[in-house]
Parts: sequence; C-alpha cells; structure tokens
Amino acid sequence: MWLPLGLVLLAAEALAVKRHDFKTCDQSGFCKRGRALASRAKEAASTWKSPYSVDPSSVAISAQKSTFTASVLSSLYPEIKFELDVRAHADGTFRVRMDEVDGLRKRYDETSKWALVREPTLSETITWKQTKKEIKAVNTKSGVELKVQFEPLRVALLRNGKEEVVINGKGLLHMEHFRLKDEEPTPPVEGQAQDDSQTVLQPPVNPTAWFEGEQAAVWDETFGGQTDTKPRGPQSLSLDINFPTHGHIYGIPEHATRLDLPTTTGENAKYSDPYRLYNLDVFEYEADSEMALYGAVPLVHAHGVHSTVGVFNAIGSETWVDVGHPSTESTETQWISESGILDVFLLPGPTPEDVFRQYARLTGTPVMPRHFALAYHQCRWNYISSSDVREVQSRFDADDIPFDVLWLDIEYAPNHKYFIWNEKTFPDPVPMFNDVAAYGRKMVVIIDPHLKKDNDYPVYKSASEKGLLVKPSSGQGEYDGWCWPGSSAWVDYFNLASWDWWQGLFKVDGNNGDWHWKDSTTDVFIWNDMNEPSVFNGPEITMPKTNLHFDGWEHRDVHNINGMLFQNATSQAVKYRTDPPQRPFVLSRAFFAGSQRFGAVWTGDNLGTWEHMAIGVPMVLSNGIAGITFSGADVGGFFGNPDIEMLVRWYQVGAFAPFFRAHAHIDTKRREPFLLSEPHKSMVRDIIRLRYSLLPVWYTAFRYSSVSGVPVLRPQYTVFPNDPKGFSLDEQYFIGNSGLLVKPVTAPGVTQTTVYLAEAQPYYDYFTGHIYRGKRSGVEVTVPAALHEIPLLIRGGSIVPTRERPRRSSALMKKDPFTLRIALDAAEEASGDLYLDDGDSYLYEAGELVWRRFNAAKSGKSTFKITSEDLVAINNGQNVVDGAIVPVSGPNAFKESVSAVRVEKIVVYGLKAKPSKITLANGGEVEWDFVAGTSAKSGEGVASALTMRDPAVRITEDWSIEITL
Ligand code: NBV
Repeated sequence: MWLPLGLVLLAAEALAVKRHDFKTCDQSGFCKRGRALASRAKEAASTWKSPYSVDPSSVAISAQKSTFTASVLSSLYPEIKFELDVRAHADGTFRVRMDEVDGLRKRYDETSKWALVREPTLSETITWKQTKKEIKAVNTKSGVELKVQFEPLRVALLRNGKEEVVINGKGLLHMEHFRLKDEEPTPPVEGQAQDDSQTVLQPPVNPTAWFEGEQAAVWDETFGGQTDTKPRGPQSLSLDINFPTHGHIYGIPEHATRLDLPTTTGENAKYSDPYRLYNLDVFEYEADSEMALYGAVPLVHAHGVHSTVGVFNAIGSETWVDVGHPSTESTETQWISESGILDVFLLPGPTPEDVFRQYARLTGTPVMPRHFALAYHQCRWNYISSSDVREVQSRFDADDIPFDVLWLDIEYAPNHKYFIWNEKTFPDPVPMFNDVAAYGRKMVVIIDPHLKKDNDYPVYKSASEKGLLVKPSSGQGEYDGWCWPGSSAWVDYFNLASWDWWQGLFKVDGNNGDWHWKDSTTDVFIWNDMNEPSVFNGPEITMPKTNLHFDGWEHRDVHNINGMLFQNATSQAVKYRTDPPQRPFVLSRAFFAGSQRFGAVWTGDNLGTWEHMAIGVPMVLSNGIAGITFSGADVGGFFGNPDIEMLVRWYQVGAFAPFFRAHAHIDTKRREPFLLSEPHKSMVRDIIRLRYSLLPVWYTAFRYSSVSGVPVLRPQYTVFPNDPKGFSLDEQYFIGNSGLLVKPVTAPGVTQTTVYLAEAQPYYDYFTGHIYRGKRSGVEVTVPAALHEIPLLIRGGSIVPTRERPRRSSALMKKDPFTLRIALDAAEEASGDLYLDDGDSYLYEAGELVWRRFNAAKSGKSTFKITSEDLVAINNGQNVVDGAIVPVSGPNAFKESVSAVRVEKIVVYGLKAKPSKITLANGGEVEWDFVAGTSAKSGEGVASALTMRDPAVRITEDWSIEITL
C-alpha cells in the first residue's frame, strides 16, 4: 500500500478500498479447495462420508483418565497417519487436537503456546468410556458430554443428551498431508470406488484431486504479480463446526460487520466470501464487509435461548470462515486454514458469561489498564513539534476541556527511525514530556515494527548484529521490505532473545552499554501501529508467507500471531522500565487471541462517514466478545473531514467506548475540540466531562473484566440471554455491571431514537431521571436524542458512582468526592460496585485497593437502608476463582491515601413518597430535599428524586443511612 504522500492524499478523496489488492477466496488456493470440498459434499448430500476414522484399537486412555489419544486414518491416504488427542479440563471445557504423525515435515503446533495464558488443568472427575463405535466422557454435574464417534470421525458436544456442537458432522474435515512436489499419484484405495453406498471419493491422482475439477493452486501461487512459492507445499486444514440448536453466532473479529454475524453461504448469503482472518492493513476499508482487517481472533460464541457455547480454534495461519444458517435455529460453519494442526477448544457455557470465563481461563483476562488510559486521548497525524504539543495542551486548558494523553505519530522521527527525535521540531523531548506531565498527563509515542535499514540507526544496527531479524525464504540474511522509512527490516519476536533486547531499548535511564531511549520518560507510553505487519511492497501489503521466523517456521504459520508478540514485547518493555514495575499502556493495531493481556486495540483507519461511525460500534462489541475488551475506533474518522454534526456524534460514540481517542489523517483539517465554535464546543466539552465523571464506572467495569473475562461492553444477548428479541441488537449495550445502558446515535438528523427494554423494570434517563417502563415481553421506548443528547439510561436496581467535578485531567480527580445515583427497581431495591486503586502500580494485586458494594433496600415496612460495605478482593492473575472474593488483610496504603474522600451527594430515584426522617448510623447530619415524581413501582414520567447533600460518609468506610417514609 505504499504510496507517496501526495498520492495517499489524492486516494483519500476517492475513499474506496482497493479490493483487487486483496485475495478473494477464489484467488486463494487453499480456500478455494476448502470451499470446493464443501460444495462436493453438498452435491453428494447424504451419500457423502468423511474419509477420516479412528482406529478403535489404538485408543489409549491416560492413567488419569481425562485424556486419550488415538490413531486416525484417512481412507483417501491410507499411508498417512494422524493422531487425535482429546482432553477434558477441570472447568468443563474440552480440547480436541489432531496432527499428522511421522509426516514429511512437522506442522506448526505452537499457536497455543502464544495464545494460551497457561495449560488448562485436566479434569479429575471425568473419565472416558469406550465402546466399539465411540468413546465418550460425561460431566455428570453439568450434563455436558463429549462423544467421539470412530467411523467416520465425528466429535459432538452434547448437553442433556442433545448435540450442541458437532465437528466433522458434515464431513468437511481435511488435513492436507505434507508431500513432495513430484509425489507419485497415490494408488487407488481398493474397494472404495466400487462402494456405491458412499460418494466415490476418487483416489487422488494429484493433491487437488479430492477437489475434483478445481484449478486451485497447490504449489506456486501468484497474486498481484507476486508468487508464493510454497516450498513446503499444500498443508491446509478444513473443518466443519456446526451448532444444530443455535441460530446466532458472534465473534471472529475483525470484520466491519454486524455483531450477529451475517451469512456467507446459502441462498440468502449476505457476503459472497467467507470471513477472512488474516491480519492486513486494508487502506480505506469498507464499512460493511467480510474482508480481513488488522486483527484476527478465531473464537465464536453460538447462541440460542437455551444456551451459549463457544469454540476457540487455536490456529495462527490465514483462515477463512464460512457461516450459514440452514434454519433460524441452527448454524453451520466451515473453517479453512492454510497451515497448522487442528487444535480446537470447546467451551460449553451454558451462559454467555460462562463462555467468557472459560475463554479467559484459556487465553487470559483483559489487562487491568492504567487509570489514565480510560480517559480522553488526543491524537492526530501529526502534532508537528514540541511547541505544537505545548500549544495544544494550553488550548485545552484555556477552554476547560479535560484530556489525559497527547499522542505523537510517525513524523517525530527523522526518516521514520523510531525512538529518534527530529532535533529541529522536537529539540527538547524530555522537557516537553515533563510539561505535559505537570497536570498528571501522559504522552504516547508511536513505535512501528519496521526498522530502517541504516547502520547509522542504532536500533536497526544492534538488532542486525544480534541476528534478531526476520529472514527471507532462503534463510540467509535479513528480509528486506518497503515501509515508511524505505528499505526496512522486521524484528523476529518469535525469538525470545529479541524480547530482552527490546526491553533494553525502553530503559530511560541507566547505562547498560547498549543504546537505549534516554530521550524519554516514564510518562511516555507506546503505540504499535503497522504490526500486521504492513509491508508496502509485500503480497497483499504484508510479509511474504515464505519468510522465516525463529526455529525455521514460515511466516505463513504464524502470520496472525505476529502482531500480538510485538505488542506483548512492547508492553513488557514498558512495564519493566521501572523497578518496581508499573502497568504499561500499549495500543496495537494487529491482534490475536490473547492480545487482551497486553493492552488496547483500535479499529484502524476508518473513514469519516456515518456508515463507519455506525459499524465501529458492533466492531468494538465483537472485539469484546473475543476477549479484547479494551478497544475503540478513531473518533472523528481517520480519513476525511467530518461535518460538525458527525463530529459531535462521534464524540458521543467514543465517550462510550472502552478506548476513547480522537485521531485524524495528516491531510485532514485540525479539529481539536477547542477549535470548534459554539454551541458545538460546549457539547463536546460536556461529552468529554461526562466521560470523566463516569471514570469510576469504567474503572470498576475494567476491574471486573480483568478478573472474570466478561467484557466491559455487554451487548444485549449477554445480559438477557433468554430474550431472542435482543440477539441481534448491536447498537445498544451495557457498561460492565453498572446498569448503564447506552445507545449512541450514529446517523444524521436524529432527534429521537428507540431503546429496547427487555424486562419489566423502570429504566431512568441518566440526565433527567425520566422513567421508561420496560415489559417482560420486551418493549421499544422512544427517547430524546437531539444533537446535545445521549440516549443513556440507568437500569432500575443500579447504583452508579461518579465524580462530578470538572478537572483538567483524571490524575487531578484522585481525591475528589463521589456522587451516588441510586435507581430503584420495581421491588424498590438497588445495588452497585465501586473499585479504586492507585491506577498505576501492581500494588492492587497485593490488596492495595478499595472495592465497595452499595445497597439500597427496604429495612422495615416504611424504612429504607442505604449501605456501603467492603468488597475487597485480590487478583494476582493466577488465583481467579469464579465469583470468589478473597478478603485481604494487611497494610493498604492506597486505602489510607483516600480515606478522607467523601460521598458528596446521593440521589435516590423512584421513592414512592417523601421521607419523614433520614438518619445516619454514624450520627452525622444530612441535608436533603425531595422532588415528587413517578415511583419505581409504576408509571412513566420524571422519577421522584431524593437528593442528600454532604451526608458525612466516606468512600472507604462502612456506613448506613436510614430513610423513613
Ligand atoms: O502512522 C500514520 C498512520 C496512523 O496515523 C494511523 O492511525 C494508522 O492506522 N498509519 C496508520 C500509517 C498509514 C496511514 C495511511
């Protein structure tokens, strides 16, 4: 995608993806072969039979009884041997692996090494039982059973006797074995061709023969003038995974599409190609497409009223996923991957929350971010000098608009030699960082993965001398590709030696002899862009698949994992800059399963259009389904100049995304909030201030997510898994378990919108307290949504903690008092949590934190009690037990540091009558007033509001307030 800047700018005018730069399934040999297999199976209908079967005599159950291995044979290639390895885990999940045994080569089997946070614990209670036809294991507690049928090989996950996930039920499993280029045709398999009872699977006369009639490339494959020589030959893997009782499927980001994935097969297929998982830098991507984007997570949730199940297909090579719904109640998928072993994890749920936890136990929970990282980030390509940086900061301050982080894009670095400062424009980086840090703010500086090949560039020179760079297919020297700096090389992060070296570069002090980043401070954080990797002159704008990584693996095998390792290495480097370590913040564009452990991601180069604004919402939700909850889209749109209505709406979308950053292409007009004219400047200021006031909600939601794996943004199906009317909703969502329900407006000219309420509860307008009444059968209510309004409701039953004093940055809010909004439910109760820690260090792992639970409930016939109690818990990353809260005793300096922080206001919405008396258990006084209105029990309209001012209670203490009606 390399273009001189002028051309980039011109192209930006046209705003259209160059589809021809990227392969369709038909242009990708292995995908074409995989799809051809599916169409042959379809034509053959019931006569189709999978050639794979388990040799019953080979089944070897382990001594511990929770795993077994067995030999698998294919009637097509009887001389090729495969081994199946099936494991039952302690948490009820299963793992199914299959690999070629004693093949010509070894298939790539290390995806799980990078994706998994730990090897799953094996079950101690489940045992495999074998009959002549099958082997199965039943989890008597959950009613879940895994059944492996021998002939043909078919794996099914059942719940209470009903199949919920079926692997190879359609017979599309095919593991292409390694072969020599001039391999002799395999001799016909005796008897097979004569057997009329099954499809005549022609013995292969060449490796493609099974895909009869297809001209798909098996060896050399040319696309866009570049040839993939595939020196190791075909080695693809096709697999059908079906969900006979689930009509909805979510996940497999990253695609610019709806959350409830539209179909790619069948008569009414929305897209003609399968969803492609292949990390790519797609210039001006489409807002509605199955095309690959920057990240890839091979995880799906399949959902129906009765249950949710998950499948994690741990494969790091290019993968295409076809999705079809043979009926509204079922889903069929086919996964076609270019290389690697079969390594599939089955997550039995049965609720969405269970699937999140099961997946997080495998690939890790999202990182607990630095507190500042949840505030507002101001970026653009580029703030051009240190005086520009200072000017931007002072303009924000002059207009009382909060921000926490200012970003520097690639132009700070001469010739795009990252880490090095352009001395003319940035003569004083450290004083600049310190000026920004004066208000507790941070800066983020971009470090891309391509290194300019120039021996005067110390970073390249040392990587080259240490032999840490990715090699070309010859295995000799360094791969040379073209990127921003011109001729470039890429560090091979699969080589762990590179991690130590990379860590050394980020040291801001000390003198270890090697070059390190002295012109930096510990207030500087990192942005890893272009790590798909983007290579301007490479095939499909990325690295040739024949490049070689550590241990001789081809880039083909590890492509989708590659970007994650770069972010991992950078986050380690930032973490260990200080002693003791501090929480890093690293933003990455590419991602894979497990990336949630290393930082945030964003949706890349979106366009400043309403369609892109709208699709960003389900894209961020979908990332969250796949574990990557810390994500967001460029506010304002990267390309183009949004009009003012669009920009205001985009701030509203961004303020309700986990990662909230405004960004813009170098060619766009400046559009920082302080440049806007009234009334829009004030609107944007109010939106950013709203985000700041809700930081306690976001931080609490992140903490909960970092313990459980449940995403921060919760789409409707995850909160109401039994209500089919919510299964396709992806425009409204809840924030953590705060009870906040938001539906950002993403279209022009809107003055009102509808919000779906799934339960018979009052929902309160966050700003006015207006009650909308939900129904058990579900109802759409109309809420105001003029340009200055955000449809934001509080679910009855919630207590929302906020900090409402406008400040310049979040760091200045640390000692600010809290407000509690109590929204009673129909039973006149409510509860809510608040999590606090120092926001920077890892001391929270040792219990230096404050975690409160607020409750409001009836305490007598006409009395209510509002209480605050301790909910302290620890999470050291290892001992996360579902829902289990481990009390912490011992020193808690953080708690001490905020012990004077008060609750300055409590508002109770929905009381049915004016209180006659309010008493504080600690004997303190409270000033209050009551405005009559609608009660939580019935009616619509503005809720009654009891406001208590300065109730003399502290946030770290237990307290109670009694209200007598
Ligand atoms: O570094 C420049 C840009 C960056 O601003 C953007 O956010 C990235 O997604 N980068 C891509 C390089 C090329 C953009 C055309």
